[in-house]
Amino acid sequence: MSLPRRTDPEPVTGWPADVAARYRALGYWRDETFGAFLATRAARHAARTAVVGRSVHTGRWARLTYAELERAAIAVHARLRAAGVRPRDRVLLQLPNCVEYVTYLFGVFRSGAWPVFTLPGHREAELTDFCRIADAAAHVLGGPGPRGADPRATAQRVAERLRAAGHVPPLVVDAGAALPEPGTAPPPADTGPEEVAFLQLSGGTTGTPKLIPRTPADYLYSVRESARICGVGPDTVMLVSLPAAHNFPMSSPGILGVLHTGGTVVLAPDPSPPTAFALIESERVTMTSLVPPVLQAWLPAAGRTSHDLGSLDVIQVGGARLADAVAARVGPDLGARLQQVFGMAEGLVNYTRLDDPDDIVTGTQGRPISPDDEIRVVDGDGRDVPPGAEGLLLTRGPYTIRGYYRAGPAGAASFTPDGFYRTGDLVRRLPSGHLVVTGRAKDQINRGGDKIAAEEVEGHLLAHPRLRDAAVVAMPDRFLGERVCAFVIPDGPPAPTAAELRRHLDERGIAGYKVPDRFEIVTEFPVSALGKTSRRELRRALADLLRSNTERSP
Ligand code: OOB
Repeated sequence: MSLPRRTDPEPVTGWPADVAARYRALGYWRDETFGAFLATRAARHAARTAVVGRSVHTGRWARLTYAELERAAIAVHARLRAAGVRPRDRVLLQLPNCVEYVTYLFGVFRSGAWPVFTLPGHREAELTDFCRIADAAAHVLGGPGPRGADPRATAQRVAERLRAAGHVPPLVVDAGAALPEPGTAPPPADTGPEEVAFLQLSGGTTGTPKLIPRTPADYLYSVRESARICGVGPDTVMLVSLPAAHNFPMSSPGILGVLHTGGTVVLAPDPSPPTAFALIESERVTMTSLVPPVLQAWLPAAGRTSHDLGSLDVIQVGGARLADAVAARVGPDLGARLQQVFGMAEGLVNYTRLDDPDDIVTGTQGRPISPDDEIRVVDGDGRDVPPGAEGLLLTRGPYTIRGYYRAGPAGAASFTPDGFYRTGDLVRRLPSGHLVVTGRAKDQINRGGDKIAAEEVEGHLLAHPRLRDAAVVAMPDRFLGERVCAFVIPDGPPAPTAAELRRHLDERGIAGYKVPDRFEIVTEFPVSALGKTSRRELRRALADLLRSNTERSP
């Protein structure tokens, strides 16, 4: 089988040469590539258990040693090569948490192609965008998707959409199929340490998703330091129950940090207490990474479970703001140490340190990994605010990107002219350097760690023939932190019902977590001084509405 030739990747805005030279001289950036990363660990820890998880090939639980993981990655590389995948081709990686996630990740790396880290919940709307932006050569899928969705049927719809728009669809690679024994192992074809090696996904704020180009040099620096800061070593057994593709369980220190040190990664199909607690007991799990709503489900369940959670030493929580009061319950209720993690797929990651005092661990979101992470807290005009005051967080450093992949002017607007990434987060910085996340000034909804760009959902709503306008805002929620609320203006009566709008979004093929939890039909939107729809006023109107609903309910 031969693949149609793909375009070469487009150049990305990288670090200025003098800055790169400095990061190299400081030893942050090294020569290691992802192909070499696994080969070295397989040589060093051959017989140790690298990965435990369900297999989408056998349907059973599997345990792979480092040597077996390396052999499987070579077989994946051989398979991709035979299918015509070449170095620097882009390959969508869309798998549930299963052992194949890791074998295909390293197989793609070894082939020199760039994995594109899609989530299992992404459907044809997102996948078509990723394929178009990245000009994807292949799409690795397998297992059932969320709510029993068939990823092959989704891939079919992606292919139809791409063909209709004049694009060549990617080759579908089913990770559930048996891997051929490679006759002779193809030599590793991975690219240079400072070349882009994969595309991570941005939470996004715009109508189209943004792809984040990362290099082995920058990413592995953050992985090594994360492993050190978090005390990860050969005895670490990490439970990964968030989607593996996410930057947090992938690299903070995550799957890569554990494999870096010779530890064991246990992949859970879901983060529910029954699944996770059984695995903690059976695998003697020492560490895990959670988003706040999952922690909130674990806390009461821990008191009722008959499973022994005694091996659990560190629970990392991040991806969304953890309430201080919930943070304080981790030690007493779960018998483990809490570590807060405030990070972003674009780069910067902050950790509370394991020896930080309790008030810092429960009341802050940590401090940066690197002494060379530059932090600025600024006002709306870009001027530094006084120490300790709230402001917008800007950052640049040895593992924070300087530009998105093929994102045009909308992408460039996320960076200052001197290369700081505008996180869109509101923070306060303590004299110790720890950051407290106080809010957000970007049009994004953080639904329990899942990021939703308001503009993207609005675009899909506006495609409804009977809507004149749509505005999507965050709605406070006790459990998820935030949910999605859509205000819509119908194009005359009768207004479409919420059920109709949900069906419309389902037909557009967007991920389930982006579908608004609530619809409000209105006749007009409040406008800002500049005449633009004011999401801030809408959030305020929604808060009033929710308050009066609660007051009215018995
Ligand atoms: C992580 O990465 P992303 O790219 O999904 O989302 C980044 C955004 C941040 O800009 C911030 O708005 C929010 O998620 N966030 C938090 C947070 N951690 C992330 N907001 C408040 N408190 C926290 N602890 O979410 C991510 C990447 C690497 C490690 C951890 C999380």
